[in-house]
Amino acid sequence: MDKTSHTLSVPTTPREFGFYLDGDWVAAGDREIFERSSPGHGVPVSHIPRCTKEDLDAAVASARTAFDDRRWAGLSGADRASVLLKAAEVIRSRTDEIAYWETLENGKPIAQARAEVQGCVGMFELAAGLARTLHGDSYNNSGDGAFGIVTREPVGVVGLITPWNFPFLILCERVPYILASGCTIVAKPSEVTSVTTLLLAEIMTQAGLPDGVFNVVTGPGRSIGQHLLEHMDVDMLSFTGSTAVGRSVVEASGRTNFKKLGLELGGKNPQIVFADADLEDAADGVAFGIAFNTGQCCVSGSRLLVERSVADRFSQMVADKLAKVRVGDPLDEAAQAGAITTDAQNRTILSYIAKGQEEGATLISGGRVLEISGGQYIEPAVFTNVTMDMAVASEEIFGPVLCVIPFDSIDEAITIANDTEYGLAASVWTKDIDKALSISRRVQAGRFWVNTTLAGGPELPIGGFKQSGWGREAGMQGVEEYTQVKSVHIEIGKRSHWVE
Ligand code: TXE
Repeated sequence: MDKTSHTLSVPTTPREFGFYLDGDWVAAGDREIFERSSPGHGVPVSHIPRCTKEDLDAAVASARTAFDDRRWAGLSGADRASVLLKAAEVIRSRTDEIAYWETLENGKPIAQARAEVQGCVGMFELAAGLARTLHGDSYNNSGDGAFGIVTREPVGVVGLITPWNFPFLILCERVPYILASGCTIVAKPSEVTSVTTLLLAEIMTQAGLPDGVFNVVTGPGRSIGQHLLEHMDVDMLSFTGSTAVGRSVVEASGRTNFKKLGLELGGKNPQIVFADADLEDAADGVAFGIAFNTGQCCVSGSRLLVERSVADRFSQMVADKLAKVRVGDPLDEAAQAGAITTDAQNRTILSYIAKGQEEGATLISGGRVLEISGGQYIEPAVFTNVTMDMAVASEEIFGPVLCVIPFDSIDEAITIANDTEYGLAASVWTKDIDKALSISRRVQAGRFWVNTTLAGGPELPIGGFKQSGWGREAGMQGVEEYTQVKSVHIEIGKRSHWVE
C-alpha cells in the first residue's frame, strides 16, 4: 500500500438510524437494534432498527395508498422525470457521504464507492428520459370498425429486496426505473448494509418525490424479508441475492398472491481467452474481473477458460497481476480491493480455498488471510489443474478465487462455458471478430463482453439466463418489467347486433 495515500477515519461512535415511512424518518424507539461493524476495521459504525411485522404492514399500506390515489402514477412522465433529475442532482451533491457509508458497511474501497455513486447519477438521468418516452402501441389495421391500443400501466406496489455486495448500485439499478414506470416501493436492504438505502429515501423526499412512494424497512431477511415476500398487498417483488433464497421467493409468491417476480441470483461466469487475444489486456481484464469488489459480484469472472497453448503462460500473467492488486484499508484512497463484507462470506471463501486444494487443484498464488486495519481480508487466489467436477469450478464462491480450465477448441470452450446451472455473464478475449461473434451467440448469459469485462451503462439491461434469474433490470426493459400491458379494443360506429 502506498504510505502517502490519504485515509479517512472510522466514526468514533456508531450512528443511530431509524427507518423510512411515508416521506419521513421513524426513530428506532424501543425496537431491537442491529449493530453493524465495519468489515474493514472491526469497529461498530451503525445502529439499525429491526423493524416489526407491524412496521412492514405500515410501509406497505403507505405504498399502497400512494399508488392507489395516483399521486405518482397519475403524474405526467415529464413531472416524474423532473423528480428523478432532481434526485440525480442531490445524489451528485451527496456523493462523498453516500460513498463513505457504503465503504464503512460494505468494506469496498472508497474510490470505488465514489465511482459507483457517480454511476448511479446516470441511472437517474436515464430513467428520467425513459419516464417521458415509455409508451405502448396501437393497431390501426383492424378495419374501419375497430381500433386497438396497447397501453402500459405500472404494476403497483413493488417490494425490493437487495443484497450487501453493491448496496447502493444494485438499488439504483432498480429504483429510478421502477419510479419511472409509476410504481411505488417498499425496499428491504440487507441487514448488514442498510444505511445507503435509507439515505436514498431521504434524498428522494428532498427531490420532491411524494410521501409514501418510497419506503424503507430494515431488519433480517428471514423475518422482515420473508413477510415482504408473503405480503398480499405487494404486487411485484424484485429480489437480488442467493439462489437458495430466490427459490423461497418463488414459493412464497405461489403460496400467496402470485405476485410478479424479478430475480437476479448467482453466477459462475466464464472468461474465455484465446491465444490470439491481446494477452496483456486480457490478463488485466481477468484480474479485474475476479478481484474487483473482492470477487463479491454476481458477474465476477470466476472461471478462466484459456486456450491450452497459452494456458500456463497466461495463468502466470494473471497471477502476477493479482499479486500487485493493492488490497488494503477501504478508507485509503489508494486501495483497489477492500475487505470481505460479512463474517459468513469470509468463512465461505476460506473454506473453498481449502476445498480446492483437497480436491486436487493447484493453488499457484494468493489465498492467504491478510492482517490489515483489524478487518477481514483475503489475497486474490488462482487455482490451476481445475476440472469442472470440482466444487470450486461449479459452485458460486463469491470471493477473489479464480479457477483456470484449459480448452483445445471453440466448441470445447463453449461447452465448458455453458456447463453450469447459471447464466449471468461471460467474456471472450480474441482479436478474431468471427470467433467473438459466434461465441457471443452460443454462450448462455444475460450479459456478454468482448475484450472487456464488468462493463455496461444505464441503458444496457442486466439479468440472467437459466438459474441466474428472471426478468431484466435497467434500460427501457428495466422500466417495462414494472409495467403490465393492457389491450384496449375500441369499436367505431354502429354495432352489428348479435340478437336481432
Ligand atoms: O444472501 P441472501 P447472503 C450469493 C453469494 C453469497 C450467498 C449468500 O453466493 O455467498 O448468496 O449471501 C434477504 N426472505 N449472493 O446469505 O441471504 C437478505 O436480508 C426474504 C449473490 O447474504 O440471499 C438480503 O437483503 N429475504 C448475490 C438479501 O435477501 C431474505 C448477492 C440477500 O441475502 C430471506 C448476494 C428470506 N427468507 C449474495 N433471506 C447477487 N446475485 O449479486 C435473506 N433475505
